[in-house]
Amino acid sequence: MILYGAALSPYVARVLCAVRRKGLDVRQAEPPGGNMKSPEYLALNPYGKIPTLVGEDGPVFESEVICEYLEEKYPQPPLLPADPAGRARSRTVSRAVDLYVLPGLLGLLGQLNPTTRDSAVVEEKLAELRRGLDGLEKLLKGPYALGPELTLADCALVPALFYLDRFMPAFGKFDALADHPTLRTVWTTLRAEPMVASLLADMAASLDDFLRRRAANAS
Ligand SMILES: N[C@@H](CCC(=O)N[C@@H](CS)C(=O)NCC(=O)O)C(=O)O
Repeated sequence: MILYGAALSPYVARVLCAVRRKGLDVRQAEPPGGNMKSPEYLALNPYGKIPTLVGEDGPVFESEVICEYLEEKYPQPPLLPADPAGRARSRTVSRAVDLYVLPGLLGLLGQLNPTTRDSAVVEEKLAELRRGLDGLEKLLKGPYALGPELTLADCALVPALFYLDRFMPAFGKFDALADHPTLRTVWTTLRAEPMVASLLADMAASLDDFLRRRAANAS
């Protein structure tokens, strides 16, 4: 299978978490045609976004859909709880990350530079993020998101917590999870997991490269 997209994207990273946990043979690649809006890539994913997974069943896109597809096609090791309530809880965490956490966090990407930032945007995004994190705090159990096993909920959380860790110091928040003890426990558990640690290292390398290139283009 081929996964189009780089680990810089939290949506790609979520899929990589599931792929690596399941030990699947997936090759990562840049979108064909050189970018996400090329005719070749739009033929695979009409929305022109990453990730897209292409295998024997054709293209599958939308990160959470890809994760669920992999879970159904390659059920071992399971990444969803066995019971319907647990599965619902995992999906709720993934959706909460998508709807209430990532938009705030990604909105801060363009505000990292204090000399060019718009303080109204920063305040709005930080408030949005805070509401998202408050909700997650109530949903999570620890030590992993839903208890003793890593699930797709954790795969959704890993990239969000990575970006939280990287971005918040730029806004004077050096302990972004100070008021979220369960989230902090989950983050500590995830970072200690070798597969996750290696994914986080890939994300860091990808983000550093992106920020370097952005700074070089700006100067
Ligand atoms: N809901 C999508 C979101 C994917 C997404 O927004 N990916 C970003 C990269 S982080 C992208 O492709 N942006 C390009 C664009 O929107 O044109 C998913 O879960 O896969």
